[in-house]
Amino acid sequence: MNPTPTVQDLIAGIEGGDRRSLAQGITLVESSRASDLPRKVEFLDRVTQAIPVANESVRLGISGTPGVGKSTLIEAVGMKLIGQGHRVAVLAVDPSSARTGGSILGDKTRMPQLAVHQNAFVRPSPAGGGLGGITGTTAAAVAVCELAGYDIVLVETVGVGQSETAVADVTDLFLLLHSPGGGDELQGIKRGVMELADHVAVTKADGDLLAAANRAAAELRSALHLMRPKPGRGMTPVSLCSAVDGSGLDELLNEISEQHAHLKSVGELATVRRAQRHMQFQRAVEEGIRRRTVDDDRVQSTTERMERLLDDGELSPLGAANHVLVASSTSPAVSQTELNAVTLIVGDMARSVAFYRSLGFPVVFGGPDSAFTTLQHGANFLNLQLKEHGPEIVPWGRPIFFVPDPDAVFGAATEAGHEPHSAPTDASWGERYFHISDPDGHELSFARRL
Ligand SMILES: Nc1nc2c(ncn2[C@@H]2O[C@H](COP(=O)(O)OP(=O)(O)OP(=O)(O)O)[C@@H](O)[C@H]2O)c(=O)[nH]1
Ligand SMILES: [Mg+2]
Repeated sequence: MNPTPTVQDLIAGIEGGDRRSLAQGITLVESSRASDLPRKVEFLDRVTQAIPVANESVRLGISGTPGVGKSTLIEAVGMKLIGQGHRVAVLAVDPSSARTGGSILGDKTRMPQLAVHQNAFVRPSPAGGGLGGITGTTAAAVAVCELAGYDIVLVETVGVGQSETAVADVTDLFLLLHSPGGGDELQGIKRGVMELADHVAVTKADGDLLAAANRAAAELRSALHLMRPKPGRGMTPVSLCSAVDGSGLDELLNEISEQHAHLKSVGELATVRRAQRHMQFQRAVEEGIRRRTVDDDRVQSTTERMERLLDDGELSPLGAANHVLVASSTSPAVSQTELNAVTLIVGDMARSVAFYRSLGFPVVFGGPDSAFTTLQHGANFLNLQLKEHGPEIVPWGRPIFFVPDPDAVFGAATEAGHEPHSAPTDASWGERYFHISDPDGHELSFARRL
């Protein structure tokens, strides 16, 4: 077994076109192991910093009932896109745990040319157990593919329910495939799924199925007429195509590319992606708080006690909930991080910002070109002020950053080539800590209460 690569090596490998690093990066973002979380977070932050916010990629979700022809269509249009000079990544999101390696292999055999093409990357993704569920994991996998230089990311999902919403939440456009069957089958599609679609394509419009495909398209058009288009978008187009004889594929690609260009030109693409980022953030926070609360012993025992008092008529539902919330806000997990705002005078803002970012502090205000910058670590704020800017503030004492995992910060620091004064140590006064100096010689401590 090869040793686990460092985050820096992983990023460099992915940017350099190494497929193994790309696969390892996606495996990392899919991991739901708590021990992988610090590494995963660091990796994803760096991926985010390495790709422009307004990148030029096209993210297309593709859904439809089992067997409608998703994989066959992706193989056909994927090869066309590669022919036009694009690099194509395919992520297959499968919400059911029942489907295993067998059908994943099946998917790859439905994409025989894409699966081995040097300008394509095909990857089945499990439902995602990490923070943020399918949505969070898939969004992260999309970003990793973009870092690897794939400018078209196709996200396939089988149409069985929640996964369509998750896929629509991480893509720019959503293509719904429909079989040549009409009537009952059309009734079977949930209205919600139809409303997600930016484009509907009737597949298998070839041979004996062509007449049925035309009828299905007509029925779909009249059904869609009764629905309101999404904001900033026109009526949902319905087209016909065949992955077998190739008809309608160029038209489908052209229309989707025009739809995407339109979204971009009216500013809707930026708006949608921004809303998606915020939603993923909110969900991860909510889920993290919920998990932390559920996992906390004190919260659990309080909850059980409150349930009894609820039954005894001692407390109102709101009153009982309030006790649980108070218990959770004083739980050890929450109180591990303490507020610590401190200002340091620095000689070179860009140098200091780079130093603190390499320790895992995101910039929340200012930046390398500013005279004043605020960085955050957990609940700790660090202000940096440029020396020649205004009166010098003499920093008092040494800032101590209480963090859940000082060893993770130590790992990030050494990996970035800095030299902490010592390895993390358990101190007799009840802390695990290490010291490090920043570029101006300010001594810092990172600590966790034991
Ligand atoms: N006639 C015809 N058959 C097609 C076409 N596209 C796919 N098929 C057939 O439909 C079947 C299912 O195709 P897939 O591409 O595996 O369908 P899928 O939607 O990816 O299926 P799942 O991944 O299992 O949900 C296969 O037998 C294909 O050969 C088409 O354009 N015309
Ligand atoms: Mg498939």
